[in-house]
Amino acid sequence: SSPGTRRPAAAFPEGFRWGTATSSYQVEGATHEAGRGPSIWDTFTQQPGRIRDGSTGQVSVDHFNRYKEDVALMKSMGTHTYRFSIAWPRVFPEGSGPANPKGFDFYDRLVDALLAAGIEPYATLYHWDLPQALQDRGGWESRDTAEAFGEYAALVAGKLTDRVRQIFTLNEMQTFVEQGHETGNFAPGLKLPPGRLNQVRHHAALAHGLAVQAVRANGRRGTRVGPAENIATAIPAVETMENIRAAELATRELNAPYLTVMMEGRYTDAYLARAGRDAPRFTEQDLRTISSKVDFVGLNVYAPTQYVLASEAAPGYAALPFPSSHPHMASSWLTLGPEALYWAPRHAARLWQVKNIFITENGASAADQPAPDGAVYDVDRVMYLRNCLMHLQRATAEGVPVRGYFLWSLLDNFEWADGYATRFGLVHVDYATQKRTPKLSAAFFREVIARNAPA
Ligand code: PNW
Repeated sequence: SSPGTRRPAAAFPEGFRWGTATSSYQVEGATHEAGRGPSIWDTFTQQPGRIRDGSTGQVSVDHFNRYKEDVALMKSMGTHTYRFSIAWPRVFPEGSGPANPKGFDFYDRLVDALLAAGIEPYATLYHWDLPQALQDRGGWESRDTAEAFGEYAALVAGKLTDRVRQIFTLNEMQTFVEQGHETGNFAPGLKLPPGRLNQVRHHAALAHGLAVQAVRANGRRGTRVGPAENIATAIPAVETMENIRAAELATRELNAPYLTVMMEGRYTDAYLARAGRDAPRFTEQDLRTISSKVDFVGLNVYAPTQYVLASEAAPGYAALPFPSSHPHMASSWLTLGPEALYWAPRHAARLWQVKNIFITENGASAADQPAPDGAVYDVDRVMYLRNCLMHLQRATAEGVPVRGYFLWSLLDNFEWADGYATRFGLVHVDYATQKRTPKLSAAFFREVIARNAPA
């Protein structure tokens, strides 16, 4: 046959699972319907100056009412899976205490629609919409919030695991801890000093462990559970054995209070030394809870955290500064480094012997200007995705156990502090009319799935 016409050599393993991802506050809207209580994002978006375009998630893309159309969009792309999150304040309007009898109605309908379309649901328990009532009682600074999360996880497991067999605990602890409690850019908008910040980190990790245990105790047998964490990824600037080892060490330290403590059951010596008097207060039992055995690890991977070289001096690696000309996507934090999709799962597999990895998020903000014909030719997003997928394929070809990939996001949606000004969707949403229009990247993704290769 002529060059380039044969089956792609660079295919993903058979059975690789392709899907898209969203989160409750970013897509649902309907924030006052069916007994939902307020979340910290309802409060935060009401405060002047917090959101770039002054918007809120009150209506967003109305996924709460338009989920059937959205499931049909997934089906038209050929996706196998859908990752969504459950809004804690729909289930517990007051954070704890009496559950809302209508709290699961929407998720029941959504899950049934997904299953009818042959799409497997993956549910995230916490994607940042903490019940405001819990914030009023101290939020993540309080250990009670971690305990309440365990109770909420138990109820979700009891209600949904007859149909939802895969559960992610918390989405991106690192982001909600640091953006919400250190820089103040995200809800609840706090700027805590280091000691209190480390205690927030510890409670988030503890909440993860309590939720793993609650899902095991209350979920149907065979339910699988794990985190969905944005692993900070160090990349060997030049691929030598020494630099690879340096990048692994750097990755372990970068994630010390997040994935590393979840996987190893201890805080690294360097983390505790760095924290000094500001180290979190914890018990040995806490560490055992935090490191409860998981069935898989979800990694959200968008951008490289740092490029490193090996170094003779302790700690054995040196981070290089990002050159000022380093390119990025529409969001300035979204620096291009598609090789992160290779190194992040490889590091996780080698550092912690993880046997099942999902990429729980990858995607890009792009210009997304509709053309005169109304279509969105997001060649920039396609370029980003194609490169990421080529590096992810390399990981699977070398035996790194990546089982599936969720693209962020199905639809344009409420992009946190950027409001609706930044778009991440495969499907364009006209916010005035709620009209959905698949972009060029949706056609690209359909082709990737059909070929099971980075098309
Ligand atoms: C993730 N950063 O957030 C979240 O899980 C999604 O809800 C969000 O919409 C998506 O990525 C796109 O932003 C991140 O600054 C936010 O490095 C910020 C960063 C990373 C991830």
